[in-house]
Amino acid sequence: MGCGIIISVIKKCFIEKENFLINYKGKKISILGMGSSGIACANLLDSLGSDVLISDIKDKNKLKNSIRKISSGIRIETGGHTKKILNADLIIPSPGIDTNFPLLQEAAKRNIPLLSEIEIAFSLINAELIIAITGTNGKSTTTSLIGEIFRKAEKDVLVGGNIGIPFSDLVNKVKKNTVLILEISSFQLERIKTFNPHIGIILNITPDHLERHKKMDIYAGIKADLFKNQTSADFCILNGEDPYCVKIAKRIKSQIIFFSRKNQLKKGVFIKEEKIFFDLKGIFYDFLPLSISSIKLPGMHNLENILAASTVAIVAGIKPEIIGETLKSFCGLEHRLEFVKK
Ligand code: UMA
Repeated sequence: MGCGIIISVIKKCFIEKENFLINYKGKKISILGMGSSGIACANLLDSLGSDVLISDIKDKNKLKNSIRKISSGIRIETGGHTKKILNADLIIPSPGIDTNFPLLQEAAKRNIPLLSEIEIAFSLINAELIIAITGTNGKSTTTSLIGEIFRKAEKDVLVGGNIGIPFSDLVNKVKKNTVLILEISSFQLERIKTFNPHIGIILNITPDHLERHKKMDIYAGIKADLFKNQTSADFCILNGEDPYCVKIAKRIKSQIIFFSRKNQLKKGVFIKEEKIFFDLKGIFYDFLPLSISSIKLPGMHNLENILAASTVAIVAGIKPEIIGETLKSFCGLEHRLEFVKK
């Protein structure tokens, strides 16, 4: 049966966000970390008229290349973070910086908001569709694959986030018709406030970054924050075989779609007899015109990434033929020039 039926059943009603264009002009903002995201965010806020201080624990001579990329009006502090960073309306710690760091605790005591770079970038854009991908493994592959599918569908696509292109670097490129595809890490999710993708995905949750997040339940809770601002107009795509994802689903307000590599689902996307099926209320469709043996991306783990990416595309109304064509040609990340290796 055709996919048109599915698309008409899943009501596509992505809504425009409300907090578009927060005014940062004249605000004193401290940015911690002169990595790629700190510099991108500092330059962006400087261009908007903020009074920016960027601070890094490394010595000046180790930061020569980074300092070259920082706009001239920005104040710079190297060799450690001092109390100067507390003289701010807002602090943006780089994702790699733990909130338990004493000066950040002092900032919290003084009620200085601590926000992540993705929250700032999000507050400055209005895209047609925002897709955010998180999970312990497979984020970059899935993000790239979704990007390829939408590019093949001739959409105006931007891909970035944890994959290596800071979200702040994309802000000035986002247009009203842009499909923004963002890889998001738990570090970035720790300090969001309004960040809200129209479609959010958790691929899987297994032990990672526990030196920072301490317990699995805390780590899973941070991942689940991807959906905390979603409404019933949005979509939450989860791995039906992952116990943490199944637990998270119980407190989601948006429309949940599970995917599963091993089990036939009552509602969701799964593999059966070498084909990818989409089941809605007991009627299921092999919506892709291909058998999984013709998918180019190798490995069982990648099948889950493929199911997640296909679900996103179908929810967004991409034609099944285009998804099929992309899956037949997409070989993975090593062929993508813009990817910055971890
Ligand atoms: N620094 C301080 N104070 C500290 C600790 C670090 O000033 O207490 C400084 C370091 O000296 C350094 C800078 O902070 O100059 C590094 O900042 P960062 O580690 O946050 O790195 P960025 O270059 O801004 O890169 C970040 C992500 N890094 C991390 O989350 C650790 C990148 O993900 C991401 O691609 C980039 O933003 C753009 O969005 C990398 C990563 O490893 C690939 N991510 C982890 C993962 O995938 O598992 C989460």
